[in-house]
Amino acid sequence: MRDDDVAPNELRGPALHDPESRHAALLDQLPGPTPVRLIDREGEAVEHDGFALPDADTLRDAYRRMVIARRWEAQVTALTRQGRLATYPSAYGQEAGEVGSVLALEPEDWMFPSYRDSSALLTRGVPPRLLLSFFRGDWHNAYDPYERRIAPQSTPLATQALHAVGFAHAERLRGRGTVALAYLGDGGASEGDAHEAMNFAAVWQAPAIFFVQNNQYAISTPLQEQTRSRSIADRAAGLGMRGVWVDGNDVAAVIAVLRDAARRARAGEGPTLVEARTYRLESHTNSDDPTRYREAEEAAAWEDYCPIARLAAHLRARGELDDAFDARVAEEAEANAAATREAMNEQPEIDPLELFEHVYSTPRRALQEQRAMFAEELAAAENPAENPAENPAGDPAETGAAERGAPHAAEGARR
Ligand SMILES: Cc1ncc(C[n+]2csc(CCOP(=O)(O)OP(=O)(O)O)c2C)c(N)n1
Ligand SMILES: [Mg+2]
Repeated sequence: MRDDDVAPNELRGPALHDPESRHAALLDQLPGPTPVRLIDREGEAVEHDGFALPDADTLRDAYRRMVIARRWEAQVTALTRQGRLATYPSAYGQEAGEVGSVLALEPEDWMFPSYRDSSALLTRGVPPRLLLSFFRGDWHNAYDPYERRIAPQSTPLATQALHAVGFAHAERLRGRGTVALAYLGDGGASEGDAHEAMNFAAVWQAPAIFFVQNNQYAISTPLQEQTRSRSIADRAAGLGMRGVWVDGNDVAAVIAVLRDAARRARAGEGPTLVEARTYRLESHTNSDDPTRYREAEEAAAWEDYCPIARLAAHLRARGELDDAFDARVAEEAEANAAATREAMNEQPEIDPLELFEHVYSTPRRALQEQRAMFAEELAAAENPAENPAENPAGDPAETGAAERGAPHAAEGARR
């Protein structure tokens, strides 16, 4: 087709300039017929066009960090059951994505994680005490985002993708070589925010990576109720960017694919959407009961795809992992779990009035009023005897409590 075969008003979009080469580029942006895999389930190295196995030191480091992450996930879930944490979304079984993504980035790159990516934060060095403060109910982000270049963990789905794109674009305008990696789930990838973020990343050629850990479920909604497409990564081509799918339980492949995406982003070749196929072995959070929406056999079948066992088999066969190394790693994982327990056994000191801090840079009347009301409730809760509503001798008509219904202060005092 020549350009003059097309009506002038159809020539406006960039896609119609040189449509044949654009068509070839489109095919190039589509993920291949199978997900990228560099180590199979038995631990054998396998070839995949365009991606090389990371070196032995990187793989040993990945193994060590995955073992630490798995022990951590089990420990935090146990602490949640003991009531030490309000909630925790476990990434047990997703260690290849959590660890591989961090190892693929340079220290100057930024991470924009979701609530499920605590193991990734741990891998980048956030201390357990600060990391878990959020899941204990502290409304402020306890770790300093600038220190390790990690944005706060996002609970509203996919909002972090928008932040990552804006950030990546700004860094590029400043002439810096920073890459921003947004962590998403399969469910989060269905959000309008995810589509908007990806579209603008492609339009601006922002140095961003969208790392979708497709763990097959968005709480109780299975993947087939989210999409009819073969792969979430197929969407990338429709937006004019590269899409790659990868075996999300093969840490070697995750590292290779994300390093390649980061290299391209840094070189000005634009964003990449990477879908990592994995499985959420545990419940969504401690308040979820997966037996109500999936068979136990399904999760059991995924145990065979364990990312740690696979890498261990590979490294052992190559003589890169022996019992002594394994014992050292297990010891380190235990020490980290013990430090986490210790940190969570301390009572946090949180001033409830902090809730009103850092909301606006200039005080707002409505918020000031709420703050004063809350301060009064707290004071009343501390000294119930001074509160007439709580004083049985007090006349309700006189205190006005009868008209007000359940008085705030009394409610607060009872909690
Ligand atoms: C905007 C928004 N809508 C709904 C929710 C409630 N919600 C929390 S987690 C979740 C499922 C997300 O699934 P997925 O993106 O696959 O991530 P996963 O939990 O599997 O890691 C939903 C719907 C939310 N947090 N934010
Ligand atoms: Mg999911």
